[in-house]
Amino acid sequence: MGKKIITITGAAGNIAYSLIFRILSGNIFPENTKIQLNLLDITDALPVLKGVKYEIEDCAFPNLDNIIITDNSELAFTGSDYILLVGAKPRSKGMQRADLLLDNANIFQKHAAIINQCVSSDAKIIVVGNPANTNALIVQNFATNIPSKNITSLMKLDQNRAKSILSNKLNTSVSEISQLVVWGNHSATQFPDLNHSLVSNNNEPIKSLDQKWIEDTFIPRVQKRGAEIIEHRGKSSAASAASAIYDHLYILVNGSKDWESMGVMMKNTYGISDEIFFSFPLQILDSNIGIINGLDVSEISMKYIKDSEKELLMERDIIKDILKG
Ligand code: NAX
Repeated sequence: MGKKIITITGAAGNIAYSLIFRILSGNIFPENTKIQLNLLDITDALPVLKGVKYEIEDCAFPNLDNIIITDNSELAFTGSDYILLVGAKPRSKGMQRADLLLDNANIFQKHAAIINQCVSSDAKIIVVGNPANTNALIVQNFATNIPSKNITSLMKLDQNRAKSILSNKLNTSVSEISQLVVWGNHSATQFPDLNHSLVSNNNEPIKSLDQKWIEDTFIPRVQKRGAEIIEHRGKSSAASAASAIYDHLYILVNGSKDWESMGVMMKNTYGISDEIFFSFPLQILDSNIGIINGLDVSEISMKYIKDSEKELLMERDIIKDILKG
């Protein structure tokens, strides 16, 4: 019987409240694997975290080994197999994006420095807290004992959104759609790419789509889906984000037959900087992540992709002093 330790930061927050229960009721690991949860949040959130712990216990999950709730990062990260970096400051009213970047950069820098001291180099780190791709860059910069290939940022929510919007349009099931990937940043510059997508292994339904619908409706709707959710719910995506984190973790453990999207820092044939975390079409087999290189990318697609790279390079510029340590 195996055991896995999963650390979740921001564990008293909205996403974690769905994520924890999804992980414990899911089937990421082989049967009989026990899960230890290390739940980290700030000191002020500890009373909430205690309530979350009681609720987890009340579910009587048979695969739960132990729960640690803490505001001590070292305790939370020590020995962890999977670290889900969800905790971050939300953007407050009137706050500039650059200020949010810098505030959250400090959180990720501190967590990365501790991870570097007390986590094995085999551990996998998933960065969720925004700006996720740039926070992943900070983690990579300060957790030098963890190979870059073990650090990824969440783009699965964007990919899932793209699949569901397309499946509604084509009146088909998401399970029929494959090879739909999202390039770039987790932001409004991301590029959901239908050019290689298939429906039931056939590209005809995609080819028959009106280009105007793709450019004027599909792409902007995926790019701004987060804002659309906030407009209706009054709060940012939480359950769908948790579900996407679950999918991301599942794929890292079990691989995927489909093309996937994650923020990675890797050499590629598309002329994108390998000094930023960028979402590419990926093949993930037996926990090995590889970019699907050499795809035909049209001039129009490349413009979207380069715009997203430009945004990520600008985000990197804002935190360049922090990166120097
Ligand atoms: P919440 O504000 O509900 O929760 C954040 C939690 O993080 C809070 O409990 C807070 O106390 C905690 N926290 C703050 N500083 C911390 C620190 N230094 N150590 C540990 N915990 C700390 O936000 P929630 O809705 O859960 O979203 C979390 C993050 O995910 C946000 O940054 C959000 O923007 C980001 N998202 C990223 C997505 C992605 O696809 N990459 C999609 C969903 C989500 O928007």
